[in-house]
Amino acid sequence: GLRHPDGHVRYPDDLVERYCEAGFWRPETLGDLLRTHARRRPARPALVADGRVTDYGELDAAADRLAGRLALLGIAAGDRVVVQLPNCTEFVLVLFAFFRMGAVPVLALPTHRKNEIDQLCRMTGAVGYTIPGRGHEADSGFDYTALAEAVRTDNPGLRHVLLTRTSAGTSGAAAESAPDEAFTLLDGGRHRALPSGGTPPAPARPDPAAVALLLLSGGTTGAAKLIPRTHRDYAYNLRASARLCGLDDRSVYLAALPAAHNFALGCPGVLGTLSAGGTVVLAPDAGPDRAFALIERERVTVSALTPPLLALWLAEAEWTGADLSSLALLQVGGARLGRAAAERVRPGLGCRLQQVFGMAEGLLCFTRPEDPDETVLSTQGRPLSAGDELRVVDAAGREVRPGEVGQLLTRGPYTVRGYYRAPETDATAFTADGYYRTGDLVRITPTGHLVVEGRVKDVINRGGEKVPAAEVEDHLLAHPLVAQVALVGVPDAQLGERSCAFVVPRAGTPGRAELAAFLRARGLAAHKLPDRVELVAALPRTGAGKVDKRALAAPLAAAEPADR
Ligand code: J2J
Repeated sequence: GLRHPDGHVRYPDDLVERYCEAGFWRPETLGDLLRTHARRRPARPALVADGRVTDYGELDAAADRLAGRLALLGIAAGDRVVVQLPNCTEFVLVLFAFFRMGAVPVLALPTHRKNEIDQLCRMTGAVGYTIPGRGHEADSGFDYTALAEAVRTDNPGLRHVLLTRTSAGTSGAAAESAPDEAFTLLDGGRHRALPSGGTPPAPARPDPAAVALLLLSGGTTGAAKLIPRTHRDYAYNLRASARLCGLDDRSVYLAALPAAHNFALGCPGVLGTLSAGGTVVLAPDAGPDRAFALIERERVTVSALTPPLLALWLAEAEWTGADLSSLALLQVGGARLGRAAAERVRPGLGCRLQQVFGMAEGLLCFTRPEDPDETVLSTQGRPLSAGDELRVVDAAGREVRPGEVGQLLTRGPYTVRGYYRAPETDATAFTADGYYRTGDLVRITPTGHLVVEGRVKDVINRGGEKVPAAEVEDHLLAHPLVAQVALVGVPDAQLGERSCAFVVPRAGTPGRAELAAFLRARGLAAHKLPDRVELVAALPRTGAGKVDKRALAAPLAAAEPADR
């Protein structure tokens, strides 16, 4: 059948042949990425986190040892394991261990809470869950252990909870311990070491065509969707991105955005930098204080940000005494970048700007080093690969005339053909000939560059963080005082967009604080809580009877003009 037993939708034979012949796909796995550099230059620094350097040789060997111990624990090829870790050494280590075992990491963001983690466990039948231990170097203060206990209670299939080793009070010892000692097991409220006795079964190298990892989609419908990325398609994604950005073994990439997100993970991000033999510096948050100190100390050459974080960096750069002169390239993407902010990148930070329009489903567009300044300032780039196929269509699915605005459809050598185990969603999210309906409205300039003009999907883009409106609405409808509700994006100077819930009350006057507390108690991540609540007598409807979100947003949009 078209759907592989591991849950991904296969590429048709003719395209497989084309992608292999063109050299996009190679018989490589993500676990292979480290090997070459580890053999050739084992003493080169691979990771820098919390002042601790892990070299290629160490990372490579530790990933193998950790894979062995996880296998002894009973984790096998094909098993799914939810990984929820901040940017830290252990995150990269455990990913490579899973890649080599053929186990499939499900990448949650550190901001996800019970509602999201439960969904991931249910959708994937996960056997394990990996969280930061208390007192970890990147401790955010949130109690992940309590979250894991609650998740385990509701997901009996979750056999193993892995914690990063706690370094509080014993930071010296933890820093010196072998990287594969980086995890402990949470077992009935107690911590236990990973099994180490006996010889672990030698892991069979995974099939390059098999699923390597599951990424979370921003989503358009109520249910979250997972994106199955195979070894060979993601390896191509990394390699081509690294090459386009000119990465090599002298590159130093600062992971400021969450490394669990596609942008910072593989575009080229953490994995692309490692595939090029460079050094990855892991920052537990993207704030300019920490980032600038790391840029100066580690001589960072490249990083990636969303537009709201760029604004923070630009503001801080006017005051900072930090030496940012090593920084050569700054990628900005995830949400629309305003012209004014784009113009300030070179004078303010002393580096080149690259606009990135990407999606975890696949397609990546980048501006190029050789593009004229005007193109870099005013477009979201052009597709990464010669194998990317793009169509811009109207509401009826007909291709628009060149230069006109329409919905972007795409397929190609690193764009998925379907979501993970979601045939009903696939029926509308993909065309019959395998194009992904991005939900983004774009136009293509005469030079082939894309300009993002809006979207048709019901998602609020909160400065790069995606809020699926229907999911939040479903939760709000469970509140006793809410009769009807529509979550709408309204323009915002800092985030580009914020969420506003228009509520028709059943009784009383449900306010923002009360509704936010209600959603938080239901386990929703903070970025999904409405920024604002407006009580209304009725929701405007379109002719077809659907809520007219445009009419709702219009008066609020007029109050805050967007930066174009
Ligand atoms: C406007 N909207 C954008 C941009 C993404 C690199 C960069 C971003 C993502 C990402 C990513 C945009 N201008 N420059 O995975 O590898 C919106 C679009 C898109 C959606 C995808 C990467 N860049 N967007 O943001 O899967 O609406 O990926 O469809 O989180 O973000 O969201 P996501």
